Amino acid sequence: MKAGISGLLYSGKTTIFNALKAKSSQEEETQSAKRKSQELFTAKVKDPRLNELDNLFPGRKIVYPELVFVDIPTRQKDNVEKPDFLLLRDQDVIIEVVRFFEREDVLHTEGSIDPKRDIALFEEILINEDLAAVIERITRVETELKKGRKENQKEFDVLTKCRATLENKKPLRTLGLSLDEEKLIRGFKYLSLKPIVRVVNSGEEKKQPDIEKLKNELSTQELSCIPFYGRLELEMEELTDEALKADFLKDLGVALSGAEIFIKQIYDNTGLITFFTVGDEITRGWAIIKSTKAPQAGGKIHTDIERGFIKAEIIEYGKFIEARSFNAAKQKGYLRQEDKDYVIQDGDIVNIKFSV
Ligand SMILES: Nc1nc2c(ncn2[C@@H]2O[C@H](COP(=O)(O)OP(=O)(O)OP(=O)(O)O)[C@@H](O)[C@H]2O)c(=O)[nH]1
Ligand SMILES: [Mg+2]
Repeated sequence: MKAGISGLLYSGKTTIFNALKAKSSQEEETQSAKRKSQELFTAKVKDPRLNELDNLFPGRKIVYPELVFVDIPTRQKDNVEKPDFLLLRDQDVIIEVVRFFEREDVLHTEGSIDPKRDIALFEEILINEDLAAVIERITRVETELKKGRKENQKEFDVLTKCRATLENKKPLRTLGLSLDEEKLIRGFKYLSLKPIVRVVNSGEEKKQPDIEKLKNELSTQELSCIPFYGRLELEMEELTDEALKADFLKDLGVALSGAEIFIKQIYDNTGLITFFTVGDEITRGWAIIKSTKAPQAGGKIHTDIERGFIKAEIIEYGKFIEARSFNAAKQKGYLRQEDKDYVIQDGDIVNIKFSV
């Protein structure tokens, strides 16, 4: 699951990326990322349910669900700031970094600190980019329809809805597309359709009351945000003396959340959930977006599983822990057979039957 760290120019994206990376004990860089010279690292999401499963099946390897954080640069050209759209399209969820630190020597293109305005500005950037892409696609599909290619009608209808939404300056994620509709346009990776979470990158001069005030302001527009002291978190990571660190933060009057809680908040705010697989050798958690159906969830494990999906055997996490084994769970009637339309629930223990 890829989480792109994006936002306006100099909002502190790279700072937050580095703070998270420094805290991640198990960082790895994939070969493909190196080739593309992307800045990314993999964070393990320490879900305590995996430790519980480890107690039931000791001796197996535990693999935590993973979030791949990608640092997405924003560049200014002809007075317009633009994130690297190509890279951003490739992300499953967007972490938008919003500047909430005062610093004279760091430029703000709008000239002042105003998170509410900046969130609207970034939304507008995503919407405009999507609108251009949608219009381009509509032109193509129209040509096909004129040639008598009726199979394009459904896509055309969905795109028309999308265009109207974007022209009304609303992001596509507000449109509530059905899964079938979403599938028709999935390939275009529209930006404003992706789950988004706003991280308010707070400077050390911002204290709890400032953050509460901001949260209240944003909530009037039904916006939520996660506060994070990007630079402070990064600096504290470089201090090894825990007592000194605690004293320093106490004097400053600031409490840090730390990477683990932060990652959990990102999970909760972007609608990510975890399902589990229990194999002979590996017990593993997998991150997926809420409302993912069984075959697509299987596709996270292997594309063959999605392609050759037959059925999914599901046991709820709580029931599995109560039963303490597959056999006991079966005997108690906890094991359910589900078909391709089943929506995976958080904590499901999943075993997919497939054939290719
Ligand atoms: N005081 C303070 N400075 C910060 C904070 N976060 C970032 N900065 C500073 O702001 C500047 C820009 O931060 P970056 O993390 O490079 O910002 P960015 O969003 O990655 O910038 P681009 O990728 O160029 O758009 C750097 O000098 C940071 O040290 C913060 O929380 N407090
Ligand atoms: Mg940067």
